[in-house]
Amino acid sequence: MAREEVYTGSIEKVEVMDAGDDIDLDEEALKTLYKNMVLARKFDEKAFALQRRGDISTYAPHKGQEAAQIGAMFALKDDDWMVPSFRETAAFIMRGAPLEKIFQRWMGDANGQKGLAELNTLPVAIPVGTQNLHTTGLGMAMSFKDDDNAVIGFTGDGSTSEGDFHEALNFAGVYEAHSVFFVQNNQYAISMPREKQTKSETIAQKALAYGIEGLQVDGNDILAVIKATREALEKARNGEPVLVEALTYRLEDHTTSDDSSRYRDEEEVEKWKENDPIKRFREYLEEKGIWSDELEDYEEEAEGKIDEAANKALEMDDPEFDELFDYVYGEMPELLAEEKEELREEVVGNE
Ligand SMILES: Cc1ncc(C[n+]2csc(CCOP(=O)(O)OP(=O)(O)O)c2C)c(N)n1
Repeated sequence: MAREEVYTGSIEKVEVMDAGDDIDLDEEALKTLYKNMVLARKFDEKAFALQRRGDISTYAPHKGQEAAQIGAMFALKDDDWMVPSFRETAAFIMRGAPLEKIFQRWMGDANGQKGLAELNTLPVAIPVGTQNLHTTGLGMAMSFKDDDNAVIGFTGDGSTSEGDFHEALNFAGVYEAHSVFFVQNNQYAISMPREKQTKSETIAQKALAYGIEGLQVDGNDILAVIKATREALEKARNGEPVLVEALTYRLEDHTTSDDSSRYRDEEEVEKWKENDPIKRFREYLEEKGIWSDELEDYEEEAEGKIDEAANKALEMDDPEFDELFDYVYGEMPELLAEEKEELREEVVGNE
């Protein structure tokens, strides 16, 4: 057997809408999914605008990845855990994080991350790939305690070239962690296209080396994402970690500091716009006769909600400059307490 077939032959690809299939969801659930996708898209647009006028210093858009994030979070139960990377705003919205808190975090105020523990959600990880170790750690704890929860951790295609990712998968396999590694393969790591990132034919096959299951899913098909993630979570609950590779596309720049027209063709972007997850889901709802004025009007309602939340965040007081020391440890070590005091004396003393 050719080398490629050994790997890709064992990788299943999950599709629902294109395959003419369905999953077991009632009308209310389908509407909730659509509304959350629209809300997340509106958040993205607003955050972009706020960055351009100087109220946010940098922002990582998720436009085009709404089905992947919202579908995955829909499959997660409230008492499961979620581990985000930095592009998971849509996932945070689906998790029920208050919109003004999410804006507050993007405005650089760590208070925006407060309250996440009640949502069984970890804070955002900016270093690429480090959060995979947290996904494994939480999953190992669940395995040791023999409980039936699971954890889903988000990560990007680029992060799968990092050592942390491989260490995380190795430990997850050995310790039968209750972990799902949800890779959003959005085709780029900043300007680095997926094909130049790795010689692997798929990201999913990287799981096989660690003795865990890897599968691909059409990440712009929200129903396929729910189906694949549900199955993966069920296995993880029983000590079988899974890697899900969601095939999607970042329709916007990497961050507001990037200009993607310098490294990808308009033609390619246009092709993926045709595959826009919101457009596809709307077409599905229309076909099923579920589309309604309520959904049509939701766009305006969502804009209102987003504007209100952004204004709330803008009106909040700025944090104290030395609060950043408070979030590193549960109990602050003496040395850090001294440094905090020193900084305060210096800043306040010089005022
Ligand atoms: C350890 C580390 N190296 C480099 C960076 C700079 N950096 C930020 S995002 C990024 C690319 C990440 O690509 P991917 O994992 O595909 O996620 P995406 O940004 O596409 O969501 C890089 C290199 C970083 N934040 N951390």
